[in-house]
Amino acid sequence: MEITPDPIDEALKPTGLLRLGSFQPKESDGVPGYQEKCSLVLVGNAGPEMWRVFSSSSLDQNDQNPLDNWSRQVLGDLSQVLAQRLGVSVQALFPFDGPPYMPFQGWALRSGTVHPSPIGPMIHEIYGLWHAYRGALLIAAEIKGDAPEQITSPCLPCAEKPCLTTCPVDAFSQAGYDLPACLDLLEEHPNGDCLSASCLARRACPVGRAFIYEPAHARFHMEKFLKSHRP
Ligand code: B12
Repeated sequence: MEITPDPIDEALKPTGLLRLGSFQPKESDGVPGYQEKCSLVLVGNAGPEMWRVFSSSSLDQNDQNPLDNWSRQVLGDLSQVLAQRLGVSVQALFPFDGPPYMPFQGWALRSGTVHPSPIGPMIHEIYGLWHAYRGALLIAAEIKGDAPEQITSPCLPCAEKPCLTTCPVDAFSQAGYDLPACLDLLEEHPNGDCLSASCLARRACPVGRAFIYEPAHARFHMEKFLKSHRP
């Protein structure tokens, strides 16, 4: 069966979430519940809409993982609604279920919408480093007209690569990402720029600057990130 992306976009609209890409998985993509001729749709946030819907929701914001709980509820409900509307099975998968975690970044690369950045997160031509995945929908149908144009990485023409030189503790090097150094800095400066306005290295990237998270959204992620490693 073939479907268009329109009913998916329409169902996502009230959640503030976006369809960030899709592809037809092969068995080797490690998609749980894989079957032939199905599509995996990556769903996530870019821009302020998801944060606005989430932060005005009635879920307990003091819970350990309120955004994960919200994503599970919203995408769980949405997959039931879509399954009914489309008449095919729809299953929601989540990036935070694990370990072992599902390879969301590998899936994002397969969708052809992003490229690896020098500092870890995938980079999007428009949203830059300011997008993340809140889930994926495994739909038992092929999606028509969803192939993205072939784009080269926005990091290729970037000669300066300020993302690699801006971190105050040089957390990004050939050796990879120095998580302890990053966490030490966040812990030592609870009112510092990285904690209150998000990672300085990410903010140094010239791509997608209009999509830099709003202060409340940025702080929420950075505090959760710190707390999950240094409770
Ligand atoms: C564990 C984890 C971490 C750990 C370890 C990260 C690591 N790189 O191992 C820590 C705590 C350090 C971390 C930190 C952050 N993380 Co994190 N993390 C995860 C998590 C939960 C699991 C990663 C994992 O182990 N996956 C399993 C492996 C097997 O799958 P995979 O990652 O897709 O691996 C494939 C790809 O990486 C691919 N690949 C990678 N590079 C390249 C390059 C080429 C050329 C090719 C072909 C393939 C390729 O090959 C792998 C095999 O398929 C994911 C969510 C998820 N489920 O993916 C988020 C995730 C990767 N994190 C994310 C984010 C945003 C962050 C932070 C920015 C959080 C913050 N501080 O605000 C930092 C940034 C750290 C950094 N600079 O890298 C986002 C990235 C979004 C994006 N735009 O890409 C994710 C996807 C979560 C989400 N909900 O969207 N994270």
